[in-house]
Amino acid sequence: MRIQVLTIFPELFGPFLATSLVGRAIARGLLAVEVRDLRDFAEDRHRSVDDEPYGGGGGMVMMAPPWIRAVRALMAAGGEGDEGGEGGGATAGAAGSPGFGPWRVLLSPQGARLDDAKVRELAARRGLILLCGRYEGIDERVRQTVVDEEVSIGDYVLSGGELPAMVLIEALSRQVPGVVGQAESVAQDSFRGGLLDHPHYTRPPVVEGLAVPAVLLSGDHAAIRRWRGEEAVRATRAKRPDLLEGGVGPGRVLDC
Ligand code: 4GX
Repeated sequence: MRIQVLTIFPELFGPFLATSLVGRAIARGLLAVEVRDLRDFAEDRHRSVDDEPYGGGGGMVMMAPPWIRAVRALMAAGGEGDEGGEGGGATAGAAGSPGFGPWRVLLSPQGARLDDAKVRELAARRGLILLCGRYEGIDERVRQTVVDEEVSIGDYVLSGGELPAMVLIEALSRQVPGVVGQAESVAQDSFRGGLLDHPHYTRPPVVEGLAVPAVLLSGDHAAIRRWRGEEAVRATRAKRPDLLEGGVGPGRVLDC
């Protein structure tokens, strides 16, 4: 999977992309992430990307032309990230024509909330362009011309789309085949549907007077499996009863 990021703070991504699972996925060629400075697509010698809002009011608004130029340039340099558009209606056509090229996602509090289903859906695409805005917002015509979808990571206000983009990249990377190891992905995809994870323990056996549940030391693997299933349901009922509403069917444990 190929992900291109547009931001005025590319330096925020350095250590994130070099570390842990994401870093390893990139080093192994399973994931390609390219971070581009939006200012490289500005039209003046000051490399301006923001201006005062029409109609007045406080704050600054990101101008449309740098975004439009940037996204079109990344689409033209598409290569491997190109794919058909929504519904797979791929037709021969120049990069930049509608429905062709990487899927373009604007991180914003006005987007649909990111969840496991959305992560899987986006992970199925070959190429993504992530647009990270700053300031009070972005000229509406950016949405109208070069954005396929808006995604939010939650109902709170951040100062920019960079952290949401990193959240999305980390979640996406876990869905790329080969990134998460066999043992972990078995735990992640077990048949206890849509439940929170069971509690975990490691050495030492007693911490602050709290002992590890005896069943985990019993060596009885069927009993351990049963206990973990019961604890997953218990944790879900206590912390996230909304997840139980659809009933417990085949699906996935939410690994948290
Ligand atoms: N989940 N923000 C983006 C600037 C902005 C505003 C409008 C585009 C359109 C956020 C979130 C979030 C703050 C990131 C405003 N860019 N993004 N930024 N929550 O709060 O995704």
